Amino acid sequence: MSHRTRPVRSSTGRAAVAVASFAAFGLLATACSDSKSISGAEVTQSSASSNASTTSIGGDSTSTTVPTSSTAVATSVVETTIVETTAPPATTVAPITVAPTVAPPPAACAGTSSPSGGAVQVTPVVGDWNGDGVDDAGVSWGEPNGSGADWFVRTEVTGGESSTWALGDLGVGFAALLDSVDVDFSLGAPEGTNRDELLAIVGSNASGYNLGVFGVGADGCIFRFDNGAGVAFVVPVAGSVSQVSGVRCDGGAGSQFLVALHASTSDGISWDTEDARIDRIGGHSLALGMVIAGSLPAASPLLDEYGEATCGGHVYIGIGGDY
Ligand SMILES: [Ca+2]
Ligand SMILES: [Ca+2]
Repeated sequence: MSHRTRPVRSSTGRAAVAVASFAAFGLLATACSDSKSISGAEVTQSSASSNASTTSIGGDSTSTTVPTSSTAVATSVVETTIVETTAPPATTVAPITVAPTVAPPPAACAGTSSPSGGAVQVTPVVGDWNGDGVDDAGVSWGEPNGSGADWFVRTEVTGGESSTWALGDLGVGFAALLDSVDVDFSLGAPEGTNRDELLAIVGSNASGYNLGVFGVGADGCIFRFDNGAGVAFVVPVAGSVSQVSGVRCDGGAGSQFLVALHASTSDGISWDTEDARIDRIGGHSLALGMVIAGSLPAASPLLDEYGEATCGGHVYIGIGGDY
């Protein structure tokens, strides 16, 4: 704590004070009527009074009042002490404890079921679902439900997540993994982004099969490709008298993809063909892209492929195939 004292103002009226009488001073002091206060220093100025004298001449007495200009300045300097404001004592505030933010554990994959002891048509495949160069496992199967079966596709990433996609009861149809494929392989793609996908039968009927494509996302969980409009992407492999549909793998050293095939005839002699490249149009979507149209005579052996599912010379569905 410190103190500060204001300097004393000097009075300009000291000489006048010297000539003022004590009586006048007392009078003036009481007659003071004009006062000013300046910055805490109280300065009082008093003025205007008179000295009275009496002159006696020849018995006559004349009283003359001689005005006296006297200014008495009484300066009262009040020592002003400024006390520094003292900060209020610190208030003790109980510390607020904030619980550290803990990142929630990664969401577990939605489905995790695996084949039970009573599972049917258990079909395993191998592929690299997460693109790390290490083989991972895949399996499809059915669980008898009394009237039929509920069907599942499961991926098991080595050292990672295992997850299951439920297809439900497929009626007269069934589900079966065909193989690992690659719908979007690109040479030179960032490491870990070239991942294998899974091609599977996801339904069947009297005219053939419906194939679905599955993949494993960055979260390690299985997903089924849709058509970009929220509907599951399906490639039919089927045939009738006038039209056939199939799918095959295609691509060179720098790319791999699937091609949807379709051929139809109006006369049974000449067939119009369409090869439609299947493009990955989003994270979980596939769609038919560029179409190459052609024509084949009914006797051409090339026409057989349009009603099959093949990849690299292996026939999954078709003449001499697995199904
Ligand atoms: Ca892997
Ligand atoms: Ca891929």
